[in-house]
Amino acid sequence: MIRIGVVGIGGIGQGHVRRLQRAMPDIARVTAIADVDSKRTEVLAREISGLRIFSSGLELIESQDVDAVVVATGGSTHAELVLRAISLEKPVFCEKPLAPTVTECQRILDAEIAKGRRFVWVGFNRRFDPAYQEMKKLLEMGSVGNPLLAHCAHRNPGVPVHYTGDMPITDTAVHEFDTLRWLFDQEVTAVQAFKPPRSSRARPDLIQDPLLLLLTLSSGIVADVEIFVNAYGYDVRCEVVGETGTLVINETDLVTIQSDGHRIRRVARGYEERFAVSYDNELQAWVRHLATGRNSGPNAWDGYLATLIAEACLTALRTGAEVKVDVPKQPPLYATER
Ligand code: ISE
Repeated sequence: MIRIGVVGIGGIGQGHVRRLQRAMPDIARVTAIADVDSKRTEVLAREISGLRIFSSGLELIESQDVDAVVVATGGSTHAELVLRAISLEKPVFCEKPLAPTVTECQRILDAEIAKGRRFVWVGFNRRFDPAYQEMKKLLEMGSVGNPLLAHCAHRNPGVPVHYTGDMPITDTAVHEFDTLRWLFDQEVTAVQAFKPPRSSRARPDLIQDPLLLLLTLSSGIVADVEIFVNAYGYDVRCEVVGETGTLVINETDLVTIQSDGHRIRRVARGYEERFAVSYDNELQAWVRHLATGRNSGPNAWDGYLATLIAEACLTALRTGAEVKVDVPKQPPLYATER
């Protein structure tokens, strides 16, 4: 039985504990949780018997009773926790972003390269969403001819108090950065950033909301990415434009209400509702990977590249100039399926 410890019992962390308990209970279970807020851990301890409670994530990771770790804390704490797991050679599922700065991500890459093994799986869940998986399959089948453009919108109904500063790019847009790399199997080579009028609902401490990014990929594909974190609901859209047609993800499978001469489609309330299946799928895939060592998912190199693109976008936003993304040579450790 693989004993999993989860650090960070906020929204996504709580969800991951519950998902992991039902994912593959004969292979792995959550046996320990940690959060600085004891009220959060107490809620789960009442719900799931036998959980060992820690107030420190590092202590949980160091425990002899924990074999694998989930890091679901805020991005600024990821690097320290992930590095500790690597030093103890414990597999770690790290929620995105791997870390909010390239420097921190590089430290994680260096640690894995020094060990000669990959321990990190990054929570880019869109790769496990059925709609995005179908979009990738149709692209690979050439269903719309050569892809030319992509239009993405990533809208949140609002953000929590700890969501500040440049997180629209380093915490939210990283989903699109990884998704576009994964969909097209290409790298982002240049970025531009634009500031539409600022929403009156955006807190003053946010760098910009909404914002528009323009990404160029290796083949010349141009993708526009709208990030709007104080919008009408949780609405994530992606349209790929090919030579012969387009592939569109823009509606969740929520029921349409038709009455009194109106047709009303509800919008998802949040990421848990829109991407619930993808979280189940990615955590099951991670557990299977823990059990077999095969089919690893988004790794530290993917996490590093998403943050590299994010930092280029921050420079573009600050300078108003197009910024080239100098992608370093991929370290051999990340070149093959391991
Ligand atoms: C959050 O961490 C997520 O991953 C959601 O998918 C994203 O929409 C939200 O903006 C992030 O803060």
